[in-house]
Amino acid sequence: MDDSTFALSISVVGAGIAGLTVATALRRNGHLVQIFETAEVKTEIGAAISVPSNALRVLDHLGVSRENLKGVPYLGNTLFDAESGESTTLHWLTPGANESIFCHRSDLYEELKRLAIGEGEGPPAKLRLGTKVMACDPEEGTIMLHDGEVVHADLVLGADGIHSIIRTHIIGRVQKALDSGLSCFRAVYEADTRQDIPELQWLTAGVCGARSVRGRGDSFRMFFIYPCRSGTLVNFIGYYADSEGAARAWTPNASREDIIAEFGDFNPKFLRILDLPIHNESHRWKLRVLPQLPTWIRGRAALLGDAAHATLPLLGQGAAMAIEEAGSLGCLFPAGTRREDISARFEAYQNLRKGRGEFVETESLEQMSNIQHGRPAFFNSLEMQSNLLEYDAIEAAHQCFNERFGDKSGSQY
Ligand SMILES: Cc1cc2nc3c(=O)[nH]c(=O)nc-3n(C[C@H](O)[C@H](O)[C@H](O)COP(=O)(O)OP(=O)(O)OC[C@H]3O[C@@H](n4cnc5c(N)ncnc54)[C@H](O)[C@@H]3O)c2cc1C
Ligand SMILES: *[C@@H]1O[C@H](CO)[C@@H](O)[C@H](O)[C@H]1NC(C)=O
Ligand SMILES: *[C@@H]1O[C@H](CO)[C@@H](O)[C@H](O)[C@H]1NC(C)=O
Ligand SMILES: CC(=O)N[C@H]1CO[C@H](CO)[C@@H](O)[C@@H]1O
Repeated sequence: MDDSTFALSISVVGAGIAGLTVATALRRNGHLVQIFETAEVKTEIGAAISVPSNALRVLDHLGVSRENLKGVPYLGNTLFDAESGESTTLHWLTPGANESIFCHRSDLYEELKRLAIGEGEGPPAKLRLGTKVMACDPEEGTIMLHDGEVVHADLVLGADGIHSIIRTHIIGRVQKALDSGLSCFRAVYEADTRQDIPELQWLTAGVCGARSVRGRGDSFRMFFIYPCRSGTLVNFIGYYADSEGAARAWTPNASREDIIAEFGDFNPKFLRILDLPIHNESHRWKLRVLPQLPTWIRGRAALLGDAAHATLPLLGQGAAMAIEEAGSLGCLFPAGTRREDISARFEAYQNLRKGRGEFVETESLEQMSNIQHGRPAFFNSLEMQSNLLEYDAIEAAHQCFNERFGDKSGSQY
């Protein structure tokens, strides 16, 4: 067989940001990708996301259309004291960081879906909605679907999120994500009337970027606000320490009163944001954190995204890590990869990526106490910004590939 045209069959479990990105990276190499997704109609939740420069670098490599993302530049953060209203503006400390943007999740999602299953390089991935995966045999490369169908493939990629079933089969036991003690409200508001409310001047004046409003007191409370969809929408997150414990999951349709109940002592000018017309229903969201795993790989199966490292969103790097991991897998499984290469490629993947994913996991937790105790946090740290935002995951994976496999296979990418 001509090595360079041999294609692997690949089952991707989960059609979130991780699943669609890895499907894109692998179809471009000519592999035959099927994506299995529980939801009948899969959309991202109606909220926004920051796409930091390190993630955007990978998306560019995968052919993303910037226009379709409708991104807003993310050039820094203005921090406010919730009581006094005093502010400090922090610009990025590292030049590449200025490439970061904010997107509505559904804009990012639709673009990734187009790249995964639309026309383009390599065979389009096949998206099977309404198809829940019930079990996996990592050594055999099989998954079992809800209707009993067994699908065999050369690779199984677990991109099935925080409650991953593939994770259970890779590590050999159930590892639940744990209560972080933090919850948040998430809402998206229409931006067009924002200029008409003089008290909301803090939202638009100054740096094009994020606004953090930090509450005083012992328990962690913070608004994190930024524009998206070409500036027509405003994304709101209100973090608060939640004493209600693990009992609560996420709840739809949180009301203005629910939000006021947690943040009522904030300066009224900050609360005026809740008076903007709501674009979509708001949610209350319990934040959970996954303990570090003994391994991300076993046999023909591997994990990526939240399935491997769900954490607090305080660095805005969760989806970015999923995107980096997807890009890396694309580099490590070029066209012509043979079945007998799989285990060495997965070893390389784990070697390259697990430490970085776990770094983000741990540092995201650290952020909470740093912010709360007034210690330098992400926005003050050149080292963290360089490490996270200047990283080139594609370059790193190419280098890893060359060092380990370059000479033997002579593969090109
Ligand atoms: C409030 C908040 C703000 C955030 N902000 C940012 C940010 O600014 N920047 C950033 O980079 N990250 C951010 N994150 C993190 C980011 O949202 C997640 O890391 C990312 O969405 C994870 O994507 P995923 O594809 O790994 O998982 P998911 O999005 O959870 O996707 C998993 C998919 O798998 C499917 N699935 C699950 N089980 C099965 C099964 N058995 N069979 C078939 N399908 C299955 C699910 O239905 C789902 O569609 C934030 C998170 C939160 C909560
Ligand atoms: C980022 O961009 C802003 C304005 O566009 C500029 O003032 C700033 O110097 C840039 N930051 C870095 C680190 O290059
Ligand atoms: C959301 O809440 C509003 C009022 O609080 C109610 O009118 C509306 O029906 C609710 N929507 C959903 C989907 O529950
Ligand atoms: C209240 C509201 O606008 N709900 C919409 C939120 O967004 C979803 C799709 O993302 C719509 O289906 C809802 O109608």
